Amino acid sequence: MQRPKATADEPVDLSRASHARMSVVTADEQRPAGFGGPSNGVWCGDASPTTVARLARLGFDWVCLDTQHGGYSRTEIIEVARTFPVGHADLVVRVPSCDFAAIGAALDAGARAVIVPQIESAADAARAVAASFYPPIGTRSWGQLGRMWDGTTLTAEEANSTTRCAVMIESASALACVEEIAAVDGVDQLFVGPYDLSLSLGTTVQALLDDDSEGNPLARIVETAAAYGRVVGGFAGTPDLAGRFRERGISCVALANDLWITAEGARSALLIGSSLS
Ligand code: 3PY
Ligand code: MG
Repeated sequence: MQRPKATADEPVDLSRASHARMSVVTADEQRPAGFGGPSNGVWCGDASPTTVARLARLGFDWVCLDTQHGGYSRTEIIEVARTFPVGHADLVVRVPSCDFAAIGAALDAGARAVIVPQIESAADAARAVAASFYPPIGTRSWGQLGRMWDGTTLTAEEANSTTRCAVMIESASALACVEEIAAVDGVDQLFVGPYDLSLSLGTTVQALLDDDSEGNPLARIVETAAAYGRVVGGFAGTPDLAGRFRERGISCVALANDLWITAEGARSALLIGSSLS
């Protein structure tokens, strides 16, 4: 089965999706780009379901719940999905590992995309794809939860054509076989984890971003993504770092995280407060 694909430069076309969340978006409304080509996401590790829903309404293209390093249980993923606003950002889940059950649980709850960490090989990427898509593409198990809250159940074909599977490139071994990972059918996006990648390469995030030597790691990932028609994304966490990512050709970025947003909001309020008479 051929799935419509997002390419590196082309935002995901939400109009083709029959997902209930998208069906209420009218042509006149400003549509967020979604989790695809050039887009600004927000990464949540701690925000409550109501705060996640507020962030989703504030103009981000996608909201990622981090269930690898963040504090979300399966029940909280379901609560976030149940209260996620219709027609705004895409809900994305970074799963804890390349695990069939965790990937299925995130998608069953209603995530549009999964970000799968610690992908080390083409075989890992194939496992991530298999868990993300129903047959004939993969082996995802049937059991969507939307009906629990009067949401829509997608047909297998609808789900397969609207779900996105991003695999994280965040180790020296993943980098060494990034071409084979990108070649796996069903991989939509190579998503850079700059912290683990720089730890694994024995460098720093800044040095990784500054490296413009021949065949440098970020260029290799970006060029590989382009060669295979995959989107390339990455975790920045702050707008400053996001700017550096964009300069390097990484288009689908986590622009900020919930902790940074809270800290910056507090800092600005206190700065203004300290100048009041
Ligand atoms: C990394 O930078 O390694 C990440 O996984 C970002 O959360
Ligand atoms: Mg990581």
